[in-house]
Amino acid sequence: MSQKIALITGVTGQDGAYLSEFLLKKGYIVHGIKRRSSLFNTDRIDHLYQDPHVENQNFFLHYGDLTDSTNLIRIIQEVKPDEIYNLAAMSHVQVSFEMPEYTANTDGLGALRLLEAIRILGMENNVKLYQASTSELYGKVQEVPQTENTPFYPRSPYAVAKLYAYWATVNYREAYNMFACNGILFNHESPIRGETFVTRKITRAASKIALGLQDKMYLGNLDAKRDWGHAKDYVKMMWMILQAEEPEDWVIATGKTTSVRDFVTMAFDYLGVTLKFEGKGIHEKGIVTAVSKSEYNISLGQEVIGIDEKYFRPTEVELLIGDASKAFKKLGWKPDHKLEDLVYDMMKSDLNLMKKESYLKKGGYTIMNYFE
Ligand code: NDP
Ligand code: GDR
Repeated sequence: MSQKIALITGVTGQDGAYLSEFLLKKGYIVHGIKRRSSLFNTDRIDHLYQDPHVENQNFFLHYGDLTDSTNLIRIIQEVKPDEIYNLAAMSHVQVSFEMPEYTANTDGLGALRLLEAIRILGMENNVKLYQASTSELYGKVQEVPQTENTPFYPRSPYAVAKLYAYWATVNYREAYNMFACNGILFNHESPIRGETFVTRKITRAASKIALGLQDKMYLGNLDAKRDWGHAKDYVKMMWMILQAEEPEDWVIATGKTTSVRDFVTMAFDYLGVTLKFEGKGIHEKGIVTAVSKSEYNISLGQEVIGIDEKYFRPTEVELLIGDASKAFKKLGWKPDHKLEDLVYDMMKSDLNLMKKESYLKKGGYTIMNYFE
């Protein structure tokens, strides 16, 4: 049987990197679309890079952008993928309030451009498409837990754009008989999660605080609750969705929800540090009440968490908790990781990273001032 070919948009992102690894292990030839940037943006996939001069390559990168339909058409025409995973997006909810038009263009119209590219090339019946939909579609709470049948109520330009992409995917499936599916994925994190999403921000800052590289971190809404899973489990599900008998839409979630405050507490637990939260709203503080590991630079009474209003969103999504029973029953999917495993993986990795930073700093190697 010939090797299957996958095309991944957003290959340089968290999910793109894990999905590439997963598909390569399954024997796929993987093509990824990366954006041109003035600095290298391929950190997460550098270990998969292959010298283009060697034979039998199975991992290829193409320059491209979801805002450029001619580029998408050309790449699809060249690559002739069996499966396309549309993971590219301006994926930060808070940033979408600052860049609503760009977000709509990439996350909403970008999905349409891909669907149209497939149609223009006459490939409707020989390519399967996965659209990275999101639990942000549920927005303002209508019912919990959220299922494939829960009504949507988007609360950000990001979610509004993703709503357009969701329905475009459904519409192309119904209108042109395409194997096009939405994975409605709840939050999933990992050691390579983008640094400005709350989990990674917390694990990085907690590690820095432990090593004395920083005293305190500032967060926004500590009451927000998310259904956090591990990205490794979720990319497997993206693939399973495209192997299903029929094209459908699927909720992928753990079924458990945790507040940002509890996530912070778990991250500090890893360091042997107990926190107490006191005060309300913007006056809330996280204070150290017990320290059981002497190797870290954290002291009793230290105020490690503060609130900064700039992280509050104009409209917030307060509670997400998904019901993935359809995927459990029909596809046999179950996550392998619990939240405790996720916090452990992220803390271990960030503590290591920050230790390296600390050694370099102590050795005088970090400050490269090109302008002196
Ligand atoms: P990341 O932010 O880590 O990655 C996004 C990727 O999209 C990056 O490769 C980025 O490139 C690329 N990208 C951004 N804008 C464009 C553009 N205009 N054209 C082409 N590529 C672009 O996101 P995740 O990996 O976490 O998420 C993957 C997808 O799943 C996204 O669509 C996200 O919205 C969605 N999603 C994510 C969830 C999560 O919890 N992680 C949950 C539900 C949905 P660059 O590296 O150059 O910035
Ligand atoms: P989210 O993820 O908006 O759910 O979108 P994020 O980690 O940014 O926020 C989660 C919750 O934490 C609250 N919060 C903070 N968030 C950030 N980023 N920084 C802070 O300092 C902070 N303090 C509190 C937020 O208000 C929010 O309630 C992610 C993205 O990956 C989307 O692309 C994806 O679609 C959804 O998950 C599912």
